[in-house]
Amino acid sequence: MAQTTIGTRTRSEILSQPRCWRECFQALDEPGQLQRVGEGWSPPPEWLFIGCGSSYYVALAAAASWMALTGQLARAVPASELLLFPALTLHASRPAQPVLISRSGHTSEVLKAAEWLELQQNLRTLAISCATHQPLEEICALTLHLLPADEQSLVMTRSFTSMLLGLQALAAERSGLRAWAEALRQLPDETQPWVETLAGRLEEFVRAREFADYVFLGQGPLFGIASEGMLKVKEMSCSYAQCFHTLEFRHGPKAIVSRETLVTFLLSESGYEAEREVLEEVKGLGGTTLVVANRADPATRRAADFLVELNLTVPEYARLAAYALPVQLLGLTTGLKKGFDPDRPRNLSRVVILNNNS
Ligand code: F1P
Repeated sequence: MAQTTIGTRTRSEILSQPRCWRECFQALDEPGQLQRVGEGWSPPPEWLFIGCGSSYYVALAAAASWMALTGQLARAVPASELLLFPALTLHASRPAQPVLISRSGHTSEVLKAAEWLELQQNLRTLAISCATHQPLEEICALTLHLLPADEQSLVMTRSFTSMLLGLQALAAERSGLRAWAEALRQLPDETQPWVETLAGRLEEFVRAREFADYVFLGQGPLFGIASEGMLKVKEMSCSYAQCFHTLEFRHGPKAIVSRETLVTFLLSESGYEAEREVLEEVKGLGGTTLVVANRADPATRRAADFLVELNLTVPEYARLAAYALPVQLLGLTTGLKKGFDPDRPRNLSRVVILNNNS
């Protein structure tokens, strides 16, 4: 296969995200789309976001956003946890509104979870997916479709960010946050100008260095994005990668820091100072640092070997999807550098289908 075609599908899907997000907002803004949620049933005051793989990491970021935007309790669980330890996830005294997240709508664990919730727990379930005519929408009471976000690639990139944006748009709709909802819809225009340049800069940075370990750090809503960063580097480059809450990195994991350790910091606005102190500490230990921040002060600039300054005007929680772009591109460029084809990750299938008795 000619060298030039390797990873091109994933690369174009990553770079297509601002355009794709616009199309997804248009689909969501069709009259009644978001307003349908809860029509004919009144969702309990607590929400439970459920998914597998990247879709579980969407759930983590969506649950954090949901609490911040609606003030309602929200949690995220892998579908397997609901199936294997239901008592640890759902409790009769605390009814929750289940939201099932699945790009394909075919993942066995998510289908089993939906059936269990609908048929045995008699709960009305909401699903969000990038595909239609799939079994999940047959089971769930209502499905939000983000068809423009579906992708050819096995790894989730624009489907990840678009489903997160879709759930954030729903949270804003349900809590009447009009200005916030409008700001969220500014994100495509504010990211479009730099995404292509960032890809080139990251390729150069990765080409010039060798890393043995990859660490992703994020607090609050950014922990879900840090988790996705870890998964993208694993899926696309078969590298050893981990993620932690930023300040947790001090409590032992920093033992692994060396020049061959690339530590990616997703710096939040709310925890900026405290998170920057960890950055300076890791730099002091000789680690190589990649920093993503909305705005960086001189101290952060000094401690960053590679800096992505997003410069977004939208509110903090509306920036989450933009934080995913650099970590997706890091996975892609690292995979290409190591001679892998990110369009065909080793050992993986696009959908995890289990036979009935497993
Ligand atoms: C979930 C998922 C993907 C992963 C791989 C296998 O799929 O775990 O996150 O990258 O493609 O499937 P879905 O339920 O969101 O379709």
